[in-house]
Amino acid sequence: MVNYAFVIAGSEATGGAGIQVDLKTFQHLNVYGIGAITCLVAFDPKDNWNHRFVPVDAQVIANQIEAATAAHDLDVVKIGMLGTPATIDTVATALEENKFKHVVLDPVLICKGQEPGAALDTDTALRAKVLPQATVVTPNNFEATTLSGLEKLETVEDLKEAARLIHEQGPQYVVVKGGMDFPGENAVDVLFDGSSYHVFSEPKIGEERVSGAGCTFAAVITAELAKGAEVVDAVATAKRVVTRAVQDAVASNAPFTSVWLAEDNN
Ligand code: PXL
Repeated sequence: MVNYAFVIAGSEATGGAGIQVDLKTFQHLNVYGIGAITCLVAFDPKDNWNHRFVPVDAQVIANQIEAATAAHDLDVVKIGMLGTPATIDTVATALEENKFKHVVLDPVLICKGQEPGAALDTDTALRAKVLPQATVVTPNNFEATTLSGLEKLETVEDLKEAARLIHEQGPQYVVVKGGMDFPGENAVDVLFDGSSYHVFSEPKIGEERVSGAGCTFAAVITAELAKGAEVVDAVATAKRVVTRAVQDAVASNAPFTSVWLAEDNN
């Protein structure tokens, strides 16, 4: 039997993040990947690798979703970078129309190099229209701070409180990722399902963020849900696979490393 997973996300042309990483992850986990592109990110190597961002026209995004969902019976979708309020409107409408069994939302507010201010209108639209439709949402430390309204996340209790406050906004499961900004030796994530908390903790690897870790984390959850896993098991698999993928990160001429899914990482 073939399992299918859909992703609606941005392209990041170096291959280190975005839909390229999502589709690689689906294939790695033996899931047939299908993707619709929301925006094109091309870092500028002549300008300190700053972001060059171009949104895809809303109608073109709707057309891609129409083609993908007409061709395949899809019940699991991952939402990655949307980037503009117009894109958020289009994707929110598509989610209402398609009634997916699972919507895994990686609430990408800004990516490295973008101005935090640019995220405010996107943040508001995402919170109002997409967050309540998510079955699983996977905010990183910055995104969880923004979405919860808490000042900072520095203890496991803070991660739990952020997860609870985000859960109140509609998603069924919230995974708050402490990440590199979380104090201490460990990369700690907290899953809240509306009644209980699960804490996942692994030693931090290196000092630098690795590109694609967040995308891979949500993509593993999506692929595992496509294969019929329970959410808590899908998150445990994601933690394990991403930890190893960060250990195996590959360098490039860009000033960051990117996750790599080795053949025996599963
Ligand atoms: O890692 C967040 C992210 C997601 N999607 C796209 C990106 C980035 C960060 O660069 O470019 C398309």
